[in-house]
This record gives sequence, C-alpha cells and structure tokens, in this order.
Amino acid sequence: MKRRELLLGAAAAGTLGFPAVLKAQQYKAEYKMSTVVPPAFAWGKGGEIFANLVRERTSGRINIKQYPGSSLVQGDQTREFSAMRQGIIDVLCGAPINWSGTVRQLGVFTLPFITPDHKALDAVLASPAVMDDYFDLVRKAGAEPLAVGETGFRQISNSKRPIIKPEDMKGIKIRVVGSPMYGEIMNSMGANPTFMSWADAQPALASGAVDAQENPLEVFLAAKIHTLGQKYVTKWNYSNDILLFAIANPIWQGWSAQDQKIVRGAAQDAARQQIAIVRKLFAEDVERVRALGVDVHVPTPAELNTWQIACRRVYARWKVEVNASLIGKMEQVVEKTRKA
Ligand code: X2X
Repeated sequence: MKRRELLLGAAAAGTLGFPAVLKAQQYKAEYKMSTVVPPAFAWGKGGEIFANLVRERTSGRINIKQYPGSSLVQGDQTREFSAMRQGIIDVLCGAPINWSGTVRQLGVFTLPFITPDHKALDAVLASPAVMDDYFDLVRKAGAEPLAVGETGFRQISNSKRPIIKPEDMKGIKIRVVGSPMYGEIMNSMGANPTFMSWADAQPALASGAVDAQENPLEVFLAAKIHTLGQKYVTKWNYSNDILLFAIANPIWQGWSAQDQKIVRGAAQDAARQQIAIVRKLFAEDVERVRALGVDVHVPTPAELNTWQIACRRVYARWKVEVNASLIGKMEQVVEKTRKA
C-alpha cells in the first residue's frame, strides 16, 4: 500500500485519531535491503525469503526490496553498516565481518575456530547469555536485530598447490574481505593478504592478481570459483559468520507493534530456512567440489590442531580488540559442548 493510501485510510477511519495518522506517515513505499550476494546463493536466498514473507504477511504494507551485489554501497560491502546508519540502507541481511571497520564489537563470531563445528555454533546461538548481549550491542549500534542465520564455514581455495599445513600458505597472495583480523590470520602464516570487496575478488582471481580466496564452499559452488583457476581447496572450517537480519532503528520505530511482530517472525522463519540450505550444502560440498575436478583436502584432527595452534596468537589479540567479555561467555558455552 502506498503512503498516500495509508494516510487516506487512516483519515477515513476517523476514529484512529491523530497519533495513528502520524504513525502511518512513517511507512515508506519501499524498504531497501542490502545483500552482498544474490538469491542464487544461500545468503541472498535468505534475504529473498525474508522479503517475500514480510510482503505476504503484511499484505504488502511493508515492501522490502533486495539490492544484491551490495549495490546500494557501490559494491563495497564494508560500507553497509554506516550506510544503514545514514538511512541509505533500511534492512540488513549481512555478515558482521563486513562491518568490522564500523562496529568491531559485532565481529565475535568470526574469530578463528571460536565455533569449530555446528554443535558449538548452535550452542552459542541458543545461549541467552551470549545472544542477549549481542542483540543489545546491535541495538546500540543502530539497528533492531531480528534473527540470525549462517553464512557458512569459510574454506581456503588457491591456484598454486595443496594447502595441508600452515607453512603451505607461505607467499600465497590471498584475497580476504575487509577485515583486519582475517588479514592478520593470513599474515601470521606467511601469506600475503589483500583486502578486496567481493565484486573485485572474482576479476582478481581470474587475472591471477591473487592466488587464493576464502569463502564457504557454498559460495565457491554458486560463484563457480573453480572456473577462475582455483584448483585446490582446504576445508579447515576456521571461521563462520552469522547472517544478521536487522532493521535500522528509525525504520523499526516507525512500524506498529503488530507489524514489528510480523517482521520479526518472518526473519526468524527466513533464518531457519536459510540455515537449512547452508547446512545441506555443507554436507555435500566436498563431493560436489571434487566432482568439478578440484582437489579438496579435508584436514585430519591432528592437522586441524596444527591450524588452531597457528591461529592462537591472532585469536588472543583479537579477543581483546573485539569484545573480550562476550567472547569469554562464548568460550564457556563451547567448552560445555566439548564435555557433553
Ligand atoms: O566477500 C565475501 O567473501 C563474502 C561474500 O563471503 C562476504 O561478504 C563476507
């Protein structure tokens, strides 16, 4: 429904009174949602499901339009959060790692091996001690958090050689997202990281300007990264960001309580579906990537241990940089899953 119709509707109803008319004025014809990737990827699909559910359940009162390729910020995903604060983006469906330059304390999920498997991640996401704090931080940063999906465990791919142990990373030019922490992880293993948006990463891989990248294999498959000369994959599961569904505070506050409830429910349903898609692909990804002729190395537990040791110093430093108290709570939750 258009803004004008809403106003007329409220005025015609008469009994609604002045405050209701004011409230109606808050609704926009379109709410802009940024996603880095389009619906052909699980992440973009999550955004699409969310927008569709909201449109259906509000009878079109709330019309969320998806802008994939981070196009609202000219492809520079690191600017999403500040653009949301400026009113350019209304709806976030994104990975906090991309916002680490704006709101570093939201980057707790991406520390290397903080949630080494789905059991650990699920325990963290189900922990009110962790998630209540996290959602409070999101609110203070400028958005109402609604639900949490999963972007997926990130794996290294490269064009040079099989990467079995940390030393194999020496001299590898690797593209990472604009997160200084990922840069340090790569540096600590002797690789040469370059920060680059997703839009720039694919041409850089194709031209050989960089040798390597790290992304969930779901992304590797959807973007056909094997066609960009990436012949070797290491499934080390070092980092798995959430997919945060959130609404810019001023937009959220302009919606009726009933619509807020509908939108939150839609985000929760979309997140559940999105996680199911990511996990189904995670279970099949080794086979599917191998079928493309790519060499996939799945580390043994002993090898994984070596990777975790290699990341320890960076972990310790970034725990303090990001949010030591919240990360401490996450560690306790994960520790319990190990004993269980
Ligand atoms: O740019 C990437 O690597 C991506 C799509 O995974 C993120 O936005 C974090």
